[in-house]
Amino acid sequence: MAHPRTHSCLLLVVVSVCVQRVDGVWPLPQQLVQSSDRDPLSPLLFSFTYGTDSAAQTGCSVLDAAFNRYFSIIFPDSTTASGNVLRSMWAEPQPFVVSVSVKTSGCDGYPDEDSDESYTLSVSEGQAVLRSVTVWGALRGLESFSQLVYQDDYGSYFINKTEIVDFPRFAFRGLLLDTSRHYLPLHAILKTLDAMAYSKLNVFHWHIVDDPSFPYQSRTFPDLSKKGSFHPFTHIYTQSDVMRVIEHARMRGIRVVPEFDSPGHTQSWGKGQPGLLTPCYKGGVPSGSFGPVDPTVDTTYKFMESLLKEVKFVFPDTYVHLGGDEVSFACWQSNPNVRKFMEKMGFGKDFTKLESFYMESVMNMTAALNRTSIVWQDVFDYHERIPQDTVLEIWKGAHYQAELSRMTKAGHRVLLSAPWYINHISYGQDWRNSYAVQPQNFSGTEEQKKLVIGGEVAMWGEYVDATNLTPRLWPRACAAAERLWSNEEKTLNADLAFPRLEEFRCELLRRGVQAEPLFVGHCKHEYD
Ligand code: CP6
Repeated sequence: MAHPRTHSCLLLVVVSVCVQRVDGVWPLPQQLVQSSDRDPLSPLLFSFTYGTDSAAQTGCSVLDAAFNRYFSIIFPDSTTASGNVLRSMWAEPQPFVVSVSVKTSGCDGYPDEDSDESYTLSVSEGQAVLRSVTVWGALRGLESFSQLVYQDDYGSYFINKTEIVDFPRFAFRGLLLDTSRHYLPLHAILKTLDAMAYSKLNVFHWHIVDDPSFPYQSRTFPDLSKKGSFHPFTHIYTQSDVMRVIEHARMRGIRVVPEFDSPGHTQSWGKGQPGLLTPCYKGGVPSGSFGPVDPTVDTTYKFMESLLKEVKFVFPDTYVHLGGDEVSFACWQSNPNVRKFMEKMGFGKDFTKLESFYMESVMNMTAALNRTSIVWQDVFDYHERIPQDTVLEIWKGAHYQAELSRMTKAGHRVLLSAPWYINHISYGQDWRNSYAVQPQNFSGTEEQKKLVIGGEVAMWGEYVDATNLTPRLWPRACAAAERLWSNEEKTLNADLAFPRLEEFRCELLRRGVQAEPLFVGHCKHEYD
């Protein structure tokens, strides 16, 4: 399996096998027809161009940059001319042009939930024609094209005749990174965005702050990172860092959805924003420790409103993740002011009502800012009023099918993350578990199934920093990426996917992503 692209069949009896051993594309396109006819390629005679009928032309930021990126990905050695002359003697390459045509321009915008990512790709002699509705679809097509190119044992480049019709099964294909438990340097985030694009993942869920640290440098509340980060200069994301992440993502058709998780998971917020958190009591007096955000005072809501206004200004995506998970009620319960407030509001002893009251208020603020909220499943489990357009995210492992049923029955759009908590590791090929997940296998109507808008791979940061992020993520996240992109019927068998995933993992290595091995074997490029 180490050389899946080798076409040197020595015996006629294996010819049928060779013909089937066409080049892998990960995630698998919706329709892919390949022939064993192949065309040699040479970096010297290769070019990307805009089709004459394309709405985007030279000057389109997204595609100009993508042409350059994919040229370097396909021909990594092209900067050193050595070898090309010799190789061309073997392969006699002809000019090859990839013509890209998009229906609508929009090179300066951001991808969103309605972005059309479909494309068609036709590779024939001397040319490839890539057509899409949007530049985001063209990016997906360029990625597939780059995965079709391969080198033989002498280093010559080839591409087989291929016809692809492709589009995503789910619009929301996310990856969560947690930059609070450990600070991830900018380069680690940018590199992860690169690898996301290789797998056609399209949403970076940035769990940017949490209990341990607040690395986001707020324009409105600079004390939050000054006092709440691990280090006020080196372990923060400045406004310019955040802009770089958003632009790097945009160039790859990736949305950036920030999470400002409250009222729980906010210990670090308290350091730079005195009065925000609930003082906990012990024996009738403040104990000196703090609990969740204090939902009983006006100043809390004023603060959240300013913070969310800033978030809207800084992050262009129409979605904001508001968290709402794992709120511990012990501190609220200990505080006499909170208890008085509960009484006044008629909540009795039910603290879930208090959390719901708080969440409803921040969800309404978000709606007033014209943004769509995502919240963790806890908020739904407390069954209070949730604005209908709020997206619910399932993270608890047990009974997620039943949860999908209930949430979609209530008419909510849902994201599935529970089976893709790949911060968990174990011995063996656990990608097969991720691959086996069927997000629409739950009891419900067709209408309910349509409310599953996608899912997310989660890489929580308690045991992960820049030293182990990449091999823990890749290629394990690829299993979910294929589940979320590809046709269900054509990707039922993990054993059939295995050689293609092995090949894709080798391709990740070739592209400089230190993806871990799936099993015994070797790659051509592993020592690069
Ligand atoms: N942090 C926050 C976390 C987790 C959640 N929220 C979490 C819980 C269980 C596991 C992994 C992560 N670390 N803010 C739950 C959404 Cl296994």
